[in-house]
Amino acid sequence: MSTADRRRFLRQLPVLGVAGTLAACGTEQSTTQEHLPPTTRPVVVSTWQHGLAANAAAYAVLVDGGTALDAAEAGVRVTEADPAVRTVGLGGRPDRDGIVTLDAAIMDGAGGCGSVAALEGILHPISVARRVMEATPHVMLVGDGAQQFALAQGFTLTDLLLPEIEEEWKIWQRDNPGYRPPINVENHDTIGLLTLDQQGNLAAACTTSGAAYKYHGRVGDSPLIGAGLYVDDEVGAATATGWGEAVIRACGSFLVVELMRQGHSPTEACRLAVERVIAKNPDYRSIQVGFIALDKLGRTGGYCIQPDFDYAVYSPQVDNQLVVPPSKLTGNE
Ligand code: SD4
Repeated sequence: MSTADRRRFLRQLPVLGVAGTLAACGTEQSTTQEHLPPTTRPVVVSTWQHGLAANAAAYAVLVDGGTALDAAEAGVRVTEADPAVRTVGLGGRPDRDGIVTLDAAIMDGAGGCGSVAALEGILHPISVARRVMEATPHVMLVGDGAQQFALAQGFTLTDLLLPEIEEEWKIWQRDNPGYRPPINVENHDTIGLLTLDQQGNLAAACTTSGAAYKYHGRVGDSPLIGAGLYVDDEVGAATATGWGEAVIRACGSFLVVELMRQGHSPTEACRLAVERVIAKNPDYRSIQVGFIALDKLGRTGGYCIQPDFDYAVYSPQVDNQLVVPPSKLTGNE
């Protein structure tokens, strides 16, 4: 979805932005939602507007007494199966060779984790990642090996490249004789989803078709534990969205969790992690990176480079609403 489309959509929704939060807090100094009293459990937070539908599925699992891990998986499966989402699973944009390759990771707060990268033809890579976590001694499987494992586990092959997306790709190929993948602020929209269950356990899931028209075999941040997501029940959870190479350089999600461990609030931890990303990526004005975080008290936060980012929060206090986080750039630079 383009920035213009997203803004149009946002105008139609009840948005809990910074301004709304300030009003709720009744203080001029507060700039983020985390200054609200700690929420009660459960809590779900996820990236972008497609997070709303994912949150609804995850929250239903949690209010039913389900685990944070089950909820995280159930939530992002909604996005993976949605053919209208161009950046995740079915309907995702292909690599520069016209092949849809998927990255996904899942993690619980005790250190359990599994991931798949460059996986082709499987509708729910997040569920394969979970099988890697629970049915193998490994953390990560990639490419053909990941697909072979998925088929052995009973997953079936699906054609993920929709005809209209194939047409788009052909036009891109025709218009880009240099054959270089675009690096720009629009080339993103992974779903990363964080959960806190009624027992106080945390989990995270992250799944994507990655950067559009990437090199075949390219792996982004999303399936890398510590980059695309990280969880520690003692502290909190974080996930990333945006230009994966920039997130990887800063080990972004691990950094956010470690900053919360040092006592920073979720939004401040995300802001400091974005500052680190900026320090490591001189091209930061032409890319987007955003983080969201959830601490063990149920406080949520986010921060990004470009102002076009939003995330969805669902808790007993926040009825599945989009939040527009603070950003490093205002969009006028
Ligand atoms: C990647 N981070 O593969 C992903 C892309 C994305 O929101 O869509 N992020 O780099």
